[in-house]
Amino acid sequence: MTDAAAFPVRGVIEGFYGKPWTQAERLDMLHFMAQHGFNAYFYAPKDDPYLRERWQEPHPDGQFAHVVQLAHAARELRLAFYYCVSPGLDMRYGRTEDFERLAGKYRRAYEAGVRHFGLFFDDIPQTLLHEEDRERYDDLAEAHADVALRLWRRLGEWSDACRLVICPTQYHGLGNEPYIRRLAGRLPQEIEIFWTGRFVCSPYLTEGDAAKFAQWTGHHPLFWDNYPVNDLGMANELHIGPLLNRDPALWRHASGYVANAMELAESSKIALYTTAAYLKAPESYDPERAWQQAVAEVAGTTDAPLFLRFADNVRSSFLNEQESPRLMEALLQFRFQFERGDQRQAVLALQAVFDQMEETAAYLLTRMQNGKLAAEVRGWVEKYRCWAKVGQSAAAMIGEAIQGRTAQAVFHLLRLKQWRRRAERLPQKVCGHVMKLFVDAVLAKATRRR
Ligand code: LOG
Repeated sequence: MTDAAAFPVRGVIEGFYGKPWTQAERLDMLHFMAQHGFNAYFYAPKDDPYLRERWQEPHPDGQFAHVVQLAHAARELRLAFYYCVSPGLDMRYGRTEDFERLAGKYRRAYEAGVRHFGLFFDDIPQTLLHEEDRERYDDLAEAHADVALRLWRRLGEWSDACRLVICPTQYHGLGNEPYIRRLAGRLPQEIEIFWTGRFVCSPYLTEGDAAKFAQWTGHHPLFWDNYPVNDLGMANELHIGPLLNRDPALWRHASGYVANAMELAESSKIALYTTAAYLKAPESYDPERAWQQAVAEVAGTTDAPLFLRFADNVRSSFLNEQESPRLMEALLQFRFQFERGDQRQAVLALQAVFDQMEETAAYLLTRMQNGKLAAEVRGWVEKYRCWAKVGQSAAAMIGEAIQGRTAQAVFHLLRLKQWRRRAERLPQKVCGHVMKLFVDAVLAKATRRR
């Protein structure tokens, strides 16, 4: 097995809640994907009303022209373009009329050249909604299997080339839960099934779990990885860290791997670059190395060192609990030196840390080469700058205090509190709890002294 063939499907899904990508962002992303070895794009923004809330209505012509343009661009780039419809909010699964509406939806895409389709049942009620369906089916799984099979047959009548991917209502767990077993058990292996792992956002994906899923459901999972997506409750996190904790042997039991991206298209490329590196050579994937290369490509080599310095403080996510590792190390060093060594020296070193942080933020706010990336990450960089100011004030305050200059120390204390209030008002997650803990410790000491 060559590395390149490890995961047959290597995809990106536009599958987040929030403002869908613009057409320009999508076309740009398709090029990025082709350059990095992805082979499938899934068109499934949750907030395209014609895919979900108003699935029964056709896309207005102008919007549909965009879909067609994407499908053509994807074909030229040798990417599979998946057109994904989510009818589960109100579909009467057993009704011919509803099924024909759904099939009509796919037919229009088929006629425009699309051959890859998604039928999504994620994030809908867990039970059958309509009396007529409750009479007709034993449960939701049976209804979903029925619709999927009828659609599969219909697609087969159109062309042998048609592919179908299902997103089940229960798309995470172990794979031995009743719904997924009942659904998967009724579907032929050619119909692929999305699976996000043990959780919606799975901190790790293992070969063992994939093997068990395959055993229980009779299908190799098509992993839908909810990274780097940062929608809903994760919106304050900027997911620009490398992909982590995906088993090097995951491909042995997976039919593919698809990354759900962020609404922030340009920033998504950083994590997606690392994802591409993992998919190309899962056994030798080195997250740190891939990450450095990713930032060099997306931010540009000139800005990469400064961008990485900042990015080190927004790495925490469900994949990674370690917050601001370098800053944390510097603060621990400071405490050690301050308590056991030369206090003045310790304060100077601390000042240098926060001065550098402030200069980095100022640069990123005004001079980044990649303007789109700069605009997307701006809120997080502003927060980073606030924390730098907090740190500078803290260092200045300690410096004055150890020299007995109380009035000056109080002046810096007031500045510190001002900047901290500003930082706390910004919702973006930057530095995790590291700065907060540092400031609390400094303030506790300062109050005791006075
Ligand atoms: C949605 C997805 C969303 C993601 C992260 C799946 C299969 N569906 O909980 O559209 O972006 O979580 O919030 C989801 O993951 N549901």
